[in-house]
Amino acid sequence: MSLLKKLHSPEELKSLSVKELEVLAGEIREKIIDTVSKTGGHLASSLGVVELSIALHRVLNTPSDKIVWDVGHQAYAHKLLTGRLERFDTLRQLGGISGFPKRDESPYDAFDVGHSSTSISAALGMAAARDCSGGDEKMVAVIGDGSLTGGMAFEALNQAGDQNKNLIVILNDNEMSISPNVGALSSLINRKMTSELVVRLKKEAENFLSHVPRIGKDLLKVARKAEGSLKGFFTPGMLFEAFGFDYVGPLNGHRLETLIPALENVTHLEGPVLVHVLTRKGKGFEPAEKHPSQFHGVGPFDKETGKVRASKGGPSSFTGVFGSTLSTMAEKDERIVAITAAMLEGTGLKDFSKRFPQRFFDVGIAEQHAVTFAAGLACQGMRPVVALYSTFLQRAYDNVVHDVALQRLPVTFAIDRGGLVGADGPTHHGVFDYSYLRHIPNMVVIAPRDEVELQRAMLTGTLHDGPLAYRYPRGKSLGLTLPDSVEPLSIGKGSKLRDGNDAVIFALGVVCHEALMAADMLSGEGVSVGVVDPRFLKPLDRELLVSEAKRTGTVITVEENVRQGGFGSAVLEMLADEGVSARILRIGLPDRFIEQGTQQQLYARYGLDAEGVAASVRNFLNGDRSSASSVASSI
Ligand SMILES: Cc1ncc(C[n+]2csc(CCOP(=O)(O)OP(=O)(O)O)c2C)c(N)n1
Repeated sequence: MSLLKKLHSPEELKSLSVKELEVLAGEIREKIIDTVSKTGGHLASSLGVVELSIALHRVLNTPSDKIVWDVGHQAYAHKLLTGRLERFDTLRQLGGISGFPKRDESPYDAFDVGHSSTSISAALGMAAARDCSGGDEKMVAVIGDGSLTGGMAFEALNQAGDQNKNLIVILNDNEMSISPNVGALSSLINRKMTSELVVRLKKEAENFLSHVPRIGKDLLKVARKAEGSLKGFFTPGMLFEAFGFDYVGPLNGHRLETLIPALENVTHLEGPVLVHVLTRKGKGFEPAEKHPSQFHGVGPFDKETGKVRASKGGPSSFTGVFGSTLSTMAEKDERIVAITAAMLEGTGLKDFSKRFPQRFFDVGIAEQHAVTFAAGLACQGMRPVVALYSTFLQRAYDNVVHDVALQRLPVTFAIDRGGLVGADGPTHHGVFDYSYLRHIPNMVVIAPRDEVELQRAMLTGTLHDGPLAYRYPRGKSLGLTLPDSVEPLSIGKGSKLRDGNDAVIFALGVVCHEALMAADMLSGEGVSVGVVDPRFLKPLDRELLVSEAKRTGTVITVEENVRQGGFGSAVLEMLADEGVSARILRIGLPDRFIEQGTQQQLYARYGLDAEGVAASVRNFLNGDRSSASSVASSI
């Protein structure tokens, strides 16, 4: 029987030899590769920390000692070591185990996570709680070099150094975020750059000193004497020591023989300690080592060849249409600049970054900064397009309010992954953006129903003299032929797509097509339902929506957002303000976090596909008001 199968708890790691632990690491890698080749998932990050996960569980006493994984996408080995081997095949599937740590799933998962740069704050909070109650548990944050580019990590380091609490931060340095890591900091902590940087700085300093009149040569002598300390000065340790941390490392993150005793020693140190561990992303699976970005988050693949099983052809994704359209627009408008927060590929900006390197900015995992940086660009006459996933824009809410909208700056927000995203689950669904954008003064918010409308929204954004957001989903577009020339939208104007007398559906975004199909189904049953694409969440097309509501007296709103404060709420408020009394049903997501599953499974489960919309409308017209919410509450 394999060692992995025999392992019942991480406690048992303590009795295994280093040789046996190495064998176990191989088995874990095999299991991860085999499973992820079928389920898809965050392969490269997890493969990189197999030994680190073993070493941590060997040295610590989990679950009373806490390991807080940053982002949590690298925790597959941790899951396998902590009793989830049996269920591992259900990874990221409906009803299965999560791709991220989840407190509900296991006592070994210390903190729910999915967004980056939170681990040091959370572990420090745990350390503070321990000290309040007089415990002695070890609190360990494991953070990647990419996640360390998020400002929150530094807010936490700043407090941790000051509080001098016993806290271990492991910096898992693989030189990669999803793409190669960016920023001055990454050069500082990066091992190769460190020595190059020292040599360059030294040369520059010598050159400068030798040219200082009269005393330059003497200064140079002094500087040469100080050379030894210069090397120590420009190391990663310097940064963390300045925050009040002890610095240990860099350590080879794949050599259990040295990693285990080093970590063992660290657990005896007092105060905050940063352990710098060097790992290789994708370790042990050649295709992932060679193409770590591609295998960061990957769909099912052939584990023999590493070939990703591409979904069979079909239209480009909304993301793809966004990326290519932005490049075309940028050719004509030199004011357009694009900003991503460490999601170069994910937001479809690779082509743009190559064609317009001067006008492309990857700011690292720093959504707040991305938005305020864009505000600065807009102040100086540029037309910044900030491309972020809906779920990550949540981080930058105040920046949107205070730095962009308040000053009515022409920043465009390209909000990708709006709606249900699938297997990444509750941390990643983009289902709050209608609610968190709609109430911000000066904001214009569009949800295009297809890729042609997306292009129109994009052009509208750069022509509009104020903040504007457009939100589009994960996945394929509809495969429409894109026109040669793009027409901007007129702000606040919706479009009536289908006439009907018994009721009207207002469907915002791509769900419009489900509404149209639902109307078709209902018409087969002799029910006449109209469909309107409001296009704009803000400003609403009052004239059109009010007249349709008055005409039919029965309104159904459909949105891929939580029902609280979303599009349906906006329609309710507007009709109340206008004194229109109509029967209204709001179809949308319920007031709870939505689980993982494929997008199709979730649309069906929450009544957002054509059948679901038709069923809700049918029930509503038959007098059952609770139909939309009952879909959700019955689950
Ligand atoms: C706030 C936030 N923005 C963006 C992301 C998307 N994201 C997930 S992992 C990742 C890169 C993390 O890099 P690193 O911490 O170095 O971990 P590695 O995968 O290299 O092990 C990014 C950008 C996220 N999870 N959270």
